Order: sequence, then C-alpha cells, then structure tokens
Amino acid sequence: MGMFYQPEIECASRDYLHHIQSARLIQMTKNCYENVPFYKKKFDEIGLSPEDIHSIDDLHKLPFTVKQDLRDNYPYGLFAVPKERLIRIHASSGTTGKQTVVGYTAEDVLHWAEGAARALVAAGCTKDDYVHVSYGYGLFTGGLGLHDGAELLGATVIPVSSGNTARQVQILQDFGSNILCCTPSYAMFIGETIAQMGIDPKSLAVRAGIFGAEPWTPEMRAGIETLLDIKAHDIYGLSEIAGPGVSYDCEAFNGLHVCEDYFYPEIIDPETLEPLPDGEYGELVFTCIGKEALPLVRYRTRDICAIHREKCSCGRTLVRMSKPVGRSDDMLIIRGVNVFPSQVEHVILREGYEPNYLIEVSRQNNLDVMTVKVEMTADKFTDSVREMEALEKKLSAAMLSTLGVSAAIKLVEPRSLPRSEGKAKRVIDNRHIIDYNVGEKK
Ligand code: DLL
Repeated sequence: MGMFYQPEIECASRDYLHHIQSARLIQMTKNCYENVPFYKKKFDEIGLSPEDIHSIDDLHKLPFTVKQDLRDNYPYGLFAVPKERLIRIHASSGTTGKQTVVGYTAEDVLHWAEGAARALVAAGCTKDDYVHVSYGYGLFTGGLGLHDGAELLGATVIPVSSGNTARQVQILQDFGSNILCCTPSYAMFIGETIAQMGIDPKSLAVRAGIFGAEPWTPEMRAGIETLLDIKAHDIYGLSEIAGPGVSYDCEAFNGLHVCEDYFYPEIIDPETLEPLPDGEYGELVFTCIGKEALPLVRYRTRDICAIHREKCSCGRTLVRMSKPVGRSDDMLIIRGVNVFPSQVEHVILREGYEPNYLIEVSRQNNLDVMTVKVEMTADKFTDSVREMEALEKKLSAAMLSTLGVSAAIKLVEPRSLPRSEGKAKRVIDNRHIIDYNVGEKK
C-alpha cells in the first residue's frame, strides 16, 4: 500500500464521506441562497428552498450552472463572500474575449492545496523531495496549484514555470528535482530534449511526474515513462472548481480519485441532463460543496468521462473518474491553454477579415501546433509576399495576445476554403488524442 496525505479522508468509510458531503451541501445551499443573488433567483424560480436539501442525496433537486453563467456575471457576480475575504483570483479563457474569473478565500486555497498535496503524495512525493513546477504561473491555475500543494506537504518547490526547455533540463540536472509537474506534451518534449542532449535519464533524480491540464493517451504515458525513466501520474482540475488536484492518479493507475469531500462529482447525459449510472460515459458535473468564495452548484464541466466506485487496490475509498475522453463542447486545448473557435473568430473579425477560416491542429515533436487559415479580403489583397507576411504576422500577434497561445496564420485566396452547406467545419484536429463519441464505453 502506498502513502496518503490525508488517509482519514482518502480512505474514509463511505458512511463518513456521505455524512460530511451532506453537511457541506446543506451549508453550501444556504450560503448560495443568502449570498449569491443569481442562485437565489434560480432557486426561487424552481420553488426550491435551502430547507429542501437534507442530504447529498437531494443534490438532483438543485439546478445546473454553466460557463455562460460565469460570463454573464463577469467578473465577480457569482462570488458568495465580500471582497475582503478573497485572497486569490485566477482566470481561464472564455468563448469570447472575456475570461472566466474565479476567486478563493484562504480556506478555499487550503482545500485546493490539500487536493494537490494528495496528488503529490499519491505519486510518491515526500517532504524531502524537490518538486519542479513547469506549469505556467499566473492566472492559469497549474503553476500556483502544484506550488501550494508541494509547500503544504513540506516539500521544496522549484518554481521554474514553463518555457526555455534547455534551462528546464539544466535545472533538473543541477537542482536534483525529484518530481516533475507540467503538461504531458511538455513532459514528452523535455524527455526528447534530454535524449537529444545525450543525457541518460537514469542519471537524473526525477522519479515521478504529475501531468495534466490536457488529455493524453496511455501511449503517451508509456512514451514519457520511457523517455524520462519515471512514473507518469495524471492530475485533473479546472479553474472553475479548483485548479489541479480535483482528482489524481494513485499507484494503481486505475482512474483518478476525486477529492469528493470538496468537489462532488456526478455524470449526466449531456442531452437529457439526467444522471447516468456508474461506469457509463457522460458529462462530468461538479458541486463545490466545501467552497466559500465561488460555490458553484452542479457545474457542467463539458468533460466526458465515467465514474467508478469499486474499491481501489491502493486503499483509497474516494470515487474514481476515468481519464476525460472528450468534450461536449468545441473547446480545444492547445499546449495546455483552452481555446474556443469562437475566440479565434472574434480576433479575425476584429482585425477586419471575414469569418472564413479553418483551424488546423497537429502535433509536431509532441507539441501542439495550431495553424489558422484565413481568407484574404478584397481590400487587403496584395501580390507582394512581404506585405502578405506582414499581415500574417500582425494577425498572429493579435491571436497570441487574445488566446494566450501562439497560432501560425496562413492567409489564403478569397473563396478558397471549403464552404459548408450545414454547420461550418471550423476545426481539423489531426492529433487524434481524444474521442468525441459521447456515451461510448472505452
Ligand atoms: O487545466 C487545471 C489544471 C492545471 C489541471 C494543471 C491539471 C494540471 P483549466 O485551464 O480551467 O484548468 O482547464 C480545464 O482542462 O475541463 C479539461 O477539459 C482539461 N483537463 C484538465 N486536466 C486534464 C486531464 C486546468 N488530466 C480543462 N486530462 C478541463 C484531460 C484535462 N483533460
């Protein structure tokens, strides 16, 4: 049996979990009703009073929340605490220019950090280890999430942040990093760089990695484990609920244990919105039963996965979710950054082009590459290669500043992109990492 950060919760009896989940849901419903006008209105509309919630089994009585609700109440409209109680703001991309803004009280950051610490310990991290964090620091939750988790555990954080791969490798070598935290695609890239530099991965002190923020396949896991000679653990999270650490892999690699003492999961059919039985694939929904600042009720993540409740050989009793196999919306994840086609369209229109475009995504050297083909407009048309390149560069810079991730722009002749007779096909994803077939068992 492995190690646990909080065995009293991670290995708790189901009865005990049910008890704390129920108490927290009751408290949360009250908090939402009294402090978030959006929820008061929603509950009133369906005739629901906080007194109708007696246990976690009443969860289905509550209404759903979607990303649009966060956008409509941008930036702080769904917060349930006064400003003075907040200690942190994070954000992630929305479908238009606006970000989804999330806030945390000190308690919220602590519970999130506990989730990240559980993930680290499940990957074999101890307080004597050096934790190398190559997730981006900033509004994105990856960097600070693992950072706080490692500090809470008493390990030593090396807050490298992302980028400059040669420097990452040097730090791995010189600082003796034991646990590597980054996106799986970046782990592959670091692994390849190590090979190219002629470094034997066995000469490094790294034992395990905590990789997430984007979908990755079992094949990729095998590739990373070989290239870096480590154990590759998955970690899942989303800013709206908490960052990394909402769920995590244990040594059984048998699905990700959900921190359901704070983030209660359900699987629903994305069409009918009805709950689905365990083991069936559908949309993952979370209720932040223990969160003070942003207590989202039945938040639809759009991630497609299944939940399993059989006992895990690691000893944890927390339910397990499968790796997300797809999404029920059109969000793309490019090098860990969430990108909606509508954001790309927004930039194209703002820069004076027509909405005739095609987004192509591929994997080169294990890194995602996004190319956006955009049709020239009559007024911008030019024969000069130099002028074309200048236009492409300008549009590319506009994409980078809005999306937070680079996109190569290819201006093409007017009316050269395929027209559709129905729904326009805007995205060609050649990575084939995730399977969009909702409801299919994998
Ligand atoms: O990606 C938080 C995070 C940071 C998780 C670092 C893990 C590690 P967002 O930017 O809000 O938050 O993106 C959340 O990313 O709804 C999933 O679609 C996807 N995602 C996150 N982790 C995984 C994973 C962070 N392990 C969205 N596997 C989620 C597959 C993942 N998809």
